[in-house]
Amino acid sequence: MRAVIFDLDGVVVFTDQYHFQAWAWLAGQQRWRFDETLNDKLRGVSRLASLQIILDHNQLDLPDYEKEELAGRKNTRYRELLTEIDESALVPGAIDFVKAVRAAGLKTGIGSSSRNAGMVLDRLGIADLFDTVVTGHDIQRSKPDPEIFLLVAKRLEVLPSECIVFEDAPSGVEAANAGGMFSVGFGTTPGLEEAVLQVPTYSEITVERLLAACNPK
Ligand code: B16
Ligand code: MG
Repeated sequence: MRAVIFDLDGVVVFTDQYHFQAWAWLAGQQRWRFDETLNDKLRGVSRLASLQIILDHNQLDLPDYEKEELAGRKNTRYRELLTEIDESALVPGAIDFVKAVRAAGLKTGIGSSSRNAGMVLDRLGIADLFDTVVTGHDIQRSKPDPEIFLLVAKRLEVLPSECIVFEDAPSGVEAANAGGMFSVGFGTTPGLEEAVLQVPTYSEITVERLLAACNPK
C-alpha cells in the first residue's frame, strides 16, 4: 500500500452534523419530512443529488430552477454554520492518525464530494497534512462513482490497488470498491458492511494494524 485517501465529512471533521442541521433547517421551512435515517442516505452524495433524495422521499417533483435555488439556500445555511467551526469539530484521533500514516511513508489525500471542503481544511489549518485534495469541484460524477478516488490516486501517482480509502458513507465505500481500492468503513453509519474493514473510531486502529489487514499472512 502506498496511500491512504480520506473522505472529509464524517471521517476527518464532523461537518456531517452541519450538513444535517442545514438540510433539517430547509426541510423545516418547506415542511418536508426529514430525519436522521434519511440523512444517512445523503452522506457522500452531492448537494443536488441529496436534494433529489429528500424530494423523492417526500414524493415531490420540482422544476430544475427551483431545485437549484433550494440547494443554494441549504448551502448558504451550511456555510453560516461553518463559521462556528473550530478544532472541536475534528474527529477524535483523526489528525494523529493522518500524521502516523505520513510518518509510515505513505501518501495522504482527501476525496470529498463537498465543494466546501477546501474552506473547511483551510479554516482548521490542516490542508498541509494532505498531499492532494480532490473535491466536488473536480469531478463530474458523485460517489458511488469511483471517479473522485481514481483522481486522487492519479494525482498521488499511485495505482488504485495501492490505495486505502476511509469512508463514513455507504456510497463512498461503494466508490472505493468500484475503484479497486481497499475500503475502510469508518464510524457507525448503517450500511458500511460492504467495506473490507470496519473501524468505528480511530482509537481502534493503528497504521500497523491497518497495513496488516491489507496484507494478511
Ligand atoms: P457540499 P464527503 C459530502 O462530503 C457530504 O457527506 C454530503 O453530505 C454533502 O452533500 C456533499 O459532501 C456535498 O457537499 O454541499 O458542501 O458541496 O462526505 O464526501 O466529504
Ligand atoms: Mg463523508
